[in-house]
Amino acid sequence: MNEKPTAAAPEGLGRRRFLNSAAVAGLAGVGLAACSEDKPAAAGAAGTSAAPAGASSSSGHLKPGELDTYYGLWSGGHTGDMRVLGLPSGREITRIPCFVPDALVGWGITNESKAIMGTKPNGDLRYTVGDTHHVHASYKDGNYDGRYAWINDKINSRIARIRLDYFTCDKITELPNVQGFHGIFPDKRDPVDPAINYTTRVFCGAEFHVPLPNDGKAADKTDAYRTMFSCVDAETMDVRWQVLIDGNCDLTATSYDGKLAATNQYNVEGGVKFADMMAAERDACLFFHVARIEEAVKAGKFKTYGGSKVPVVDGTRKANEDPKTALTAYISVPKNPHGVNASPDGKYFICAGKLSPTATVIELTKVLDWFDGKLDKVDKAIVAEVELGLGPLHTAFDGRGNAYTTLFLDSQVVKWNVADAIKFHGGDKTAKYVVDRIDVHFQPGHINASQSETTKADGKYLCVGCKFSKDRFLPAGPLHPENEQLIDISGDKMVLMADHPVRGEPHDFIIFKRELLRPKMVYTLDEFPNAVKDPKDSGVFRKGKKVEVRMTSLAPAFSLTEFTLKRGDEVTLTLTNLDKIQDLTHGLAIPKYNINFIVNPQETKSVSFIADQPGVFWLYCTHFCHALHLEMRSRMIVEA
Ligand code: K7E
Ligand code: CUA
Ligand code: CA
Repeated sequence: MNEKPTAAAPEGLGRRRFLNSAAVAGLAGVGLAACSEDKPAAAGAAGTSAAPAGASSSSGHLKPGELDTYYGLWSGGHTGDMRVLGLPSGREITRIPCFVPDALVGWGITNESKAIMGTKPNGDLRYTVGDTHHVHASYKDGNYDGRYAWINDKINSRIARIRLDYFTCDKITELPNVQGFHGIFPDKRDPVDPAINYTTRVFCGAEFHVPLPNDGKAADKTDAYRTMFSCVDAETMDVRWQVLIDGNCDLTATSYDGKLAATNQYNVEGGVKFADMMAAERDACLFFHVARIEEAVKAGKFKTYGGSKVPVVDGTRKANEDPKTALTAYISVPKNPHGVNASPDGKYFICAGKLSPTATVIELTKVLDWFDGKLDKVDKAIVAEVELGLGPLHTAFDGRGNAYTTLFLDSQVVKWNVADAIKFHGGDKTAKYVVDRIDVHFQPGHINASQSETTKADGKYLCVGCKFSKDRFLPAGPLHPENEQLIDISGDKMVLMADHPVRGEPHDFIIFKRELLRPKMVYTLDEFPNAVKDPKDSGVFRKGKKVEVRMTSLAPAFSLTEFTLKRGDEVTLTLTNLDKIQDLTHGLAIPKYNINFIVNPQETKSVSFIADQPGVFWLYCTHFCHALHLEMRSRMIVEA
């Protein structure tokens, strides 16, 4: 166990040791290792807890027919979707398509979904790839209110809204002027109007800095590259405003009083090459004074960029040196930090150090004091900067004053007490802030606890998104699943409950009590202006080349057993599912026409296509609905 591992001689080493040493060697190779491979002394004392052998009672296993007590909303990474899990079982219940097409439901195939996703003038989808990282839900009074969730697409800088009644995406907005939209967080109330105690804004941090305008003319002027922090209206999904900043944005957090939003920055250097981004010993956590920014926008103190009409205020360092008028505050934190998380007591934001073995605790009242001219240096808002271990990335909370931070390089989760960390930082070296450590498998990124970033953090379950699963699951080829591990945090010691393989490549997730959602199981016909409300209204309606085919489904039959088109017809086919009972979904596929979609009970969808292939085509129901499901067909005849 004590041999010195090297990247060149992995034989005989545990995989975890090898991964660690390789990763550290990788950092050291560019001369940037922030600390030695040994664990920090302050953190080493508490030892490592292990899962009790055969602890099946706390495995999260549910008996057949039992329901989970928590929902989890997971990002799907570069599958581009959102996933819904049940916890503690870890069962995946559904995937919600948003940014990329989905063959199960016909997302990106129906006219309705294409209108949400966005099309080119020729009707093709504008984008068919996405990279979702962060999921957050709307708040009321500091807890989730079950209205919406939002998710980012890093590739094309889009934000999608998911309705949490139907678990479907209803709007997507592309952010102007930016690239690499990464961090996302809704506000938790209005900064000025106390009556508005719910989410009305969503903040979006863009990671990559680009020339403005990005027209290919000034690519070599890297000093002038900039990025922006964006505010999206929670209801309209319009971009309300943007803030031009120095450095970059990574993750995003918001305060419980609605006054502050923040993003951690790993590239204050403005580097365009790998090593340049790690040149400085400290980067920043950048705070935004939301009310002042909105005042500045109202007062017309903004510019616009490119073709966008979105007001952009100046949040750069130079323009914001006077605290009394500042819109932004840059707080210095070490080094290439990752993750900024708001503690459920509303008092602190915590930045994990990534290349520094530390977490930085920032007290929010002190940040506000600086904006009010009552604190001479904004860096004095830092109340703790304590060592945790190697590669700290993200932090979750149990509502009992403890924080749980992933240590990517150590392949551990460290549980630490925030108040004791503040005491330790304040000079009380007897304060033992590290409470517990647990090995995870392996190299964890995101972490979240049940109800973690709400006022109702309940300290029951902790989920850890492990980026490498190595030998934890049956081998299934070179692409490994990720390992989402569930940990019981109800006691003093963390207890590992279960491993769950998940298809790549989730990043962040939230976990909340199931009673916070009231999902609907059946649509209402009136929600769809194009609904075919009666089978008698079915038929082929022709206006020259434009042809409307209107039909209904009622198990086990479509309302049209056959219909005839002419070659070259521009067809819109509308299907309403008149079945009213829950779980009675039908599908409709058209061979050779690349069409397949589903209609849920009382739902209407439409597809448009050119009838360019003559012949007989059997439309059939793709979703098993009835004993006579296979007989559920309709004959489409396209005359030559
Ligand atoms: Cu949330 Cu993975 Cu995009 Cu950290 S990032 S791990
Ligand atoms: Cu309708 Cu299968
Ligand atoms: Ca840096």
